[in-house]
Amino acid sequence: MKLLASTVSAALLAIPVFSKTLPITLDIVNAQGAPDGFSRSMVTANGTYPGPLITANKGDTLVVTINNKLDDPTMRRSTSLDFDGIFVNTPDSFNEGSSFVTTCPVAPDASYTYTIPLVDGQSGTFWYHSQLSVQYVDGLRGALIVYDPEDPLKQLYDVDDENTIWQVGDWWHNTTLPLLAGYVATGIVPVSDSGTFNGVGRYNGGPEVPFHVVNVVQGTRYRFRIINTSARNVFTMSVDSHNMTIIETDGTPTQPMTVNSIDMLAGQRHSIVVEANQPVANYWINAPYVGGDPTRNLNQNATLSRAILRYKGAPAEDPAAPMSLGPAGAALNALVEANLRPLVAAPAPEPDLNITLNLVVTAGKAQWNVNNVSYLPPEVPTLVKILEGANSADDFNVTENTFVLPANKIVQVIFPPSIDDEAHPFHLHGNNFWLIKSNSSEEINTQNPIKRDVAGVGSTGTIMRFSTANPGPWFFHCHIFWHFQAGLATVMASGLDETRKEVQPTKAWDALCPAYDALPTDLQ
Ligand SMILES: [Cu+2]
Repeated sequence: MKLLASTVSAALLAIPVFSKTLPITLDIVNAQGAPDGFSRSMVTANGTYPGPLITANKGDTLVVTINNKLDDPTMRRSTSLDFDGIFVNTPDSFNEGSSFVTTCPVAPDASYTYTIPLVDGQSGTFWYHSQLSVQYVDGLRGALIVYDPEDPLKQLYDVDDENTIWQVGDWWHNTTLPLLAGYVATGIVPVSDSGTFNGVGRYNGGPEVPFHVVNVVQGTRYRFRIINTSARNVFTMSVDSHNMTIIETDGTPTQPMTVNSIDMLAGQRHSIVVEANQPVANYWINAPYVGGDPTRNLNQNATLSRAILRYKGAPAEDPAAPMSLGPAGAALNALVEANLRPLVAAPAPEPDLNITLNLVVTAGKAQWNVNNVSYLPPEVPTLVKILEGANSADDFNVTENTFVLPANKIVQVIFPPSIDDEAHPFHLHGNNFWLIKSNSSEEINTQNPIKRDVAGVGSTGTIMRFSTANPGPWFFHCHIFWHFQAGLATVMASGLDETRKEVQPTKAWDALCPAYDALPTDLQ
């Protein structure tokens, strides 16, 4: 088998790789579902949670058409899709899906096609989700994998396919409009009822929904691609009796690093290699989570968040081992984010300018502030204002928290230490950043920092650098979407003149804002 596999891949490599256009249609529909055994109405792509897997090869062009058929009034009726972590060149920025930054949402009974060429040879593990308010909490999330037929780390694994993707996420029984109203009334972020692993989970007192099963063959090495699709929770990933060798972080190939426990914040991704080198049996894949005070939601039981690694030949039953939260004490060999190194070492360029961002919550309120400003989506999207001639920060509302930056510079963002108990996973759209200082360490690393697109901001401080060689209004926000919705967001708007020159939107895009603005509030 192995000989055959390597022969086939060698043959494939000999054939020139042509980039393709990949038409994908997603019907955005309300569907009844019970991922953790509790039946509720969801917002879905094609009726499933998670949504359909999207795969591409590097250099392909995604052509994703959404047909908005949402009709449940307990959730948002309009929608918009963001392709999280995908580099988007300036000319394509209008198709980037960020409501009120680069586009208006798509109205009910309307369709829209996002055309996004995959650029810069980017490959790796990504995902898509609604980027309208907290709508993705209702289920509109799915994996997007970009394969590299010439992956430099290919020799480290045998299998990397649709069965080796692990999507973990927080899950709520209520729909988002009432949850959001509760958050606004109390200032307390909703605590999830459960966690899901590839769309299934359990909660206290709920039915014993069968755990997701990952089938493996002894002696084989698997590339598992882990995506934390949460809107809040941090998941801690481990596999009983197995190590995990990290080879990718948010689309960046890494120097292989072997650990046995990985904390993943909302929006973060890793590829790991797991070798099925243990006796034929069933093993727990542990995926406990944290996110807020669990005593606020008695349904929550993080120990029930897990899946089963089943060797071929093992019986179809639960592992004999007790359900644990994963390695602890002396056995723990956890990922330290600051230790991640890119496969290709490169120093971060020196910064041309510095921005300091202070994150502060308004006590007792559902309101977060960046440098004393709580972000509010404008009525006219940032990109529309730029195309209409906006030239400086004064041309945007104060509450847009928009930083106007020159093109072709290196911007250093400094987050001083904050006093919150939860780290905020800050996410940059359309680009990634050099992580100069991780929240996990006091170390400053300008020599070979990891590049990623989501990193935690918390008690020790975080420093990032990004390039503005790819101008545009790029959303930069907390990926705890409750915080995002409460104002924890900024826009890094670089190269306004260049953006005007390069962006030539379609008539279909031009029509989105008038259509959305004409909707009654309950259809927005
Ligand atoms: Cu946050």
